[in-house]
Amino acid sequence: MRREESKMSETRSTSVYSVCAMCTVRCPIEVEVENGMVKHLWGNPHLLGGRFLCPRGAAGKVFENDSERLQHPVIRDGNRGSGKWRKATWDEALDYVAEKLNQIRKSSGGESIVLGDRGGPFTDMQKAFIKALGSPNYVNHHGSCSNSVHNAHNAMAGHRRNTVAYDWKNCKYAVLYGRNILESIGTKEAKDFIDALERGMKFTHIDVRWNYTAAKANRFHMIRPGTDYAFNLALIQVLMSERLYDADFVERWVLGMKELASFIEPYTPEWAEKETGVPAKAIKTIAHEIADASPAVILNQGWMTAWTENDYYFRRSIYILNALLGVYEAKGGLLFNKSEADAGYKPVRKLVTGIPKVEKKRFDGVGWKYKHLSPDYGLAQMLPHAILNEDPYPVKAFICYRYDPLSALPDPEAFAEGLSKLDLLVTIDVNYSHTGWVSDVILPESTYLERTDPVIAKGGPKPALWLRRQAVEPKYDTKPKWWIFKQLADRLGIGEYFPYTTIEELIDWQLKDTGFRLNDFDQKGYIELSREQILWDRKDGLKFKTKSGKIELKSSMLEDNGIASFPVYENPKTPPEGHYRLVTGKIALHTQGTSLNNLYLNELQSENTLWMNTAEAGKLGIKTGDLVEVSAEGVAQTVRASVTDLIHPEAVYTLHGYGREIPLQSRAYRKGMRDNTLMKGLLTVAVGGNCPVTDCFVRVRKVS
Ligand SMILES: Nc1nc2c(c(=O)[nH]1)N[C@H]1C(S)=C(S)[C@@H](COP(=O)(O)OP(=O)(O)OC[C@H]3O[C@@H](n4cnc5c(=O)[nH]c(N)nc54)[C@H](O)[C@@H]3O)O[C@H]1N2
Ligand SMILES: Nc1nc2c(c(=O)[nH]1)N[C@H]1C(S)=C(S)[C@@H](COP(=O)(O)OP(=O)(O)OC[C@H]3O[C@@H](n4cnc5c(=O)[nH]c(N)nc54)[C@H](O)[C@@H]3O)O[C@H]1N2
Ligand code: SF4
Ligand SMILES: [Mo]
Repeated sequence: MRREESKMSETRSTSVYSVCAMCTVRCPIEVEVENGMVKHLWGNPHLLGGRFLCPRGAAGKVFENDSERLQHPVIRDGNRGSGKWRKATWDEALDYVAEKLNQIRKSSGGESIVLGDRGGPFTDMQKAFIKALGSPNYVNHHGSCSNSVHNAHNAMAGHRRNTVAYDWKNCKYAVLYGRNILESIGTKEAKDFIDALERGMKFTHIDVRWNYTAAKANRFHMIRPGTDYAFNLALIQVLMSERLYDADFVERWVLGMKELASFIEPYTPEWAEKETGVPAKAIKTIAHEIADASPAVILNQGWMTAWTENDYYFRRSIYILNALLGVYEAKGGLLFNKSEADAGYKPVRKLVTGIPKVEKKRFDGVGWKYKHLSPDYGLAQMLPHAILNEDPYPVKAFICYRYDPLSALPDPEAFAEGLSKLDLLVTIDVNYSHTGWVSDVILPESTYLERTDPVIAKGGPKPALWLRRQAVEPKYDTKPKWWIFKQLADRLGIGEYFPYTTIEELIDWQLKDTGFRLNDFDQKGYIELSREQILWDRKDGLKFKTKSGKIELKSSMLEDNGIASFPVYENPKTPPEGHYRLVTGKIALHTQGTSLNNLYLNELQSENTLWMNTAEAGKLGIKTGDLVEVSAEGVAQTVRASVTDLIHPEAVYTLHGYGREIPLQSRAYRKGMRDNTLMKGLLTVAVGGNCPVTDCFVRVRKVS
């Protein structure tokens, strides 16, 4: 923490290093505080190499002062979802929750309680809390974000998507598939990417529509929605048939080449052209370009990967390409994230490790029905099924921390029907969320600028410890997470697993074995564990956490569970006559639906529109600016049309998260269309554990 006092103006200025929470990229920040108020938010230059932030990060300042955020605990005072709330004291609200949880635990067992979370590095406390209650049921948002890519990499290489980092700085050539890296932002990554382009990196962008990332691409192909897998199969086919792969790397680290060779034979570029609409000649050229640039190549695995049924195999095909090109731990390729131990330190202690293992099986089938899927993410989309059918057992309570499944998952109507049968629904949030709105109790957390969170270990080629640190006093009657969970734990008789009374005590406990202390964060806001990148030896030091210790193209995890590593390609569903595939995404100005009510950001973009291909719109007599109705299975939304050549004719596109239905968020209330309401019947489990979010086919008609 830097302290400066300016005598001239008699203002008190402070600067605090912390971590942004306006989205879950969690950039390192510097908070400029004047007279106890946030004056400005900057990037932490020690980590970002500059003071830049994205627009949402900068708009954290008005969120702090927003009178439409949660201000005190509330207990439902009418039917669920009626919007009738009674203001409660913290004691009242916590007692209410603890009493209900105790009753439920006694009558139905700990496993009848599910905790839903956002996921990411700040999850130890939530995982500890649910485990200490005797429940295996931790789920996070990945069912409609990255489940398919995490689980695909895990089965093939024993790693998740985010246990490897991208070495953009040294990359020579990249392929991005619907990864809108310049709009769906992580500030550091977007900057590194732009720097790489300035340095001469080339890239191919594949998307079903144009976007700002496409604008910078050396090659852009507007692919038929859902057929990226076919495109990749053809790339693999060329690499294999022309032996363009890295034979040394493959020989040392890759198993299953024989099976791949016989599987891939029919998937020629000419075949893929018919499937994808990308010319065979272009596919061959791209195959040669990636081979020539390898291993300084990144075939980006994607981030929000919950598109279709075949996502899992598509994401696998990206990892197959990366393996064939030998990019792992190569300069300009994919670098493994390293831990505290890799840098020679003892790890930061975790609450969850001290709690006895829970032997019960999970409500969502992960670990017993779906053995190839990870319990670290789970299947939140299975919650309504479990509640309504008591399958595999009764689920009675849902604790929802920093997660809004009614905004994030398809078919909120079906999800809410499940939630309505719960004995207890608690939301811990900083805003009114759609899930909060139908809850029994909402516990308001202090904002990221008003609280200190437990220390996190930030893996990377240069591992470090990070701290989100309080910069200002809470403006309203809100509390930090560490306090809320501790209070609940004490009331539930599991307080022993939360060995602290203050956040400083908790951080001391966390850091005990590392040799560091809280004030080691003062100088730069983080603790560097290694000055240089730690790189493993590509010959003998790579750590693939599979049974064989190698990359398994033919995956033992899949085969052991009766799942094919190389199933025959299936054509994705084509929209029925008169229908379009509804595709969604993000812009640089907003975080999902969460920031739509932010005073600044709302002013910049308060509504979404429906992108529609010019020829298709012409058939329906639709012009830009017309009000159109978008409908599916009895649900309809209205929105303005944006007619453009820059989208594939099979698709229509809109920004995710709009059309919020929370009256107390007056700026965002019912502005634009709410995309997920149209995604009827998609609370399902595709083979990668994702919902097939874009397997949603809608009709469009002009209203006025
Ligand atoms: N149709 C469609 N669906 C999608 C997507 C899409 O593009 N289209 N995108 C998907 C993706 S990529 C994701 S990651 C998910 C995201 O889905 P979610 O994880 O549900 O979304 P978030 O916007 O991160 O916010 C979740 C909640 O966290 C709250 N929150 C924010 N900060 C804090 C905090 O400091 N403390 C607490 N307690 N709460 C906080 C917010 O107010 C919000 O209610 O949605 C997915 N769903
Ligand atoms: N500004 C901003 N930045 C964010 C976030 C945010 O909410 N706002 N959220 C963060 C989170 S949680 C995530 S997961 C990432 C998401 O980062 P991205 O994965 O880049 O996210 P989306 O914006 O969902 O991008 C979806 C893109 O995929 C395209 N697409 C859809 N279907 C297909 C298909 O079949 N084939 C191809 N090739 N393309 C297709 C869409 O047209 C769209 O351009 O962004 C992170 N950064
Ligand atoms: S990308 Fe923007 S909103 Fe997200 S953490 Fe970074 S600065 Fe904050
Ligand atoms: Mo995401």
